[in-house]
Amino acid sequence: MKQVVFITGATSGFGRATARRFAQAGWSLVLTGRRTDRLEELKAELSPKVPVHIATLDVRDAAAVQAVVDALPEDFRPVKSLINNAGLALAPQPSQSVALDDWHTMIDTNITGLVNVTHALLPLLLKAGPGASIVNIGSVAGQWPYPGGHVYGASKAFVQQFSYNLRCDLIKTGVRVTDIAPGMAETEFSLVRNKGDQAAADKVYAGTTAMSAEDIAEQIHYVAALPAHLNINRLEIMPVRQAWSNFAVDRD
Ligand code: NDP
Ligand code: 8X3
Repeated sequence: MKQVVFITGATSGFGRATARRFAQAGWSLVLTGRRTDRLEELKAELSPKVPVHIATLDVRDAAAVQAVVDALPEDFRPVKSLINNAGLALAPQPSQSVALDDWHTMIDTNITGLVNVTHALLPLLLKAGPGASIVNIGSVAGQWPYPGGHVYGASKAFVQQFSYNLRCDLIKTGVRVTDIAPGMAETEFSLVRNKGDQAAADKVYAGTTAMSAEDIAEQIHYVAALPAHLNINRLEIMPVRQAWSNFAVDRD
């Protein structure tokens, strides 16, 4: 039987590239996201190669997440890998000028959404047993603070610690858990963070060499395809032209 991967946020960026990478490796795909037209396009592209099931889903809605999992067709129920990728940053401004709604949206998506999907998929992953995997997409922002990172970075710190704690609970089950923490990658991420301002998004990547969605998809597939006795706990990856900076000091 084909291996099944369940991907959140498959309509863009890392999620879409990951769908293509797993299709190349012959996995059956469950593709989710809020934009149905994009899911349909991706299904049309990939279903000549592998079985594809799509479901329009907002991960913030726990009941909807459970309903999508409950309604998985029989062939797509043996989920072996969950890619918890759906997420976003909003408001690159300093905390003191951010709307509370933006903080809530990041918490609801990056934390509550990821937890909703993990809880709903765990029974199927446990059934799949050794070799199954949960690949959570964190961020360098979960480890390294920077101005304007506020709730986004904090939400990704949650992803890291949740991943580690899950590992502890799942140790006897053979289900692996990984926190992948990418640095700068050119996707729709900055367009979303800047609320549709294309010029501001382009500025983020101007004059440097960011990672691509395909770079991260390659890492996600690598982690999920490792031999069943191996677990990558955290995989932090940056483009070579990105690194840390010095401490900020306020001077008179
Ligand atoms: P994109 O904006 O290109 O993709 C984000 C995806 O998340 C889209 O498919 C979007 O689908 C989905 N999504 C957002 N909100 C929801 C929701 N409420 N319910 C379901 N799906 C949702 O960005 P990336 O591919 O770059 O981001 C993917 C992940 O990688 C995110 O978790 C992000 O935080 C993380 N990341 C990104 C980095 C980067 O530099 N690009 C670096 C480090 C981490 P739709 O709108 O159709 O629902
Ligand atoms: C996104 C990467 O560098 O914008 O998680 O925080 S960064």
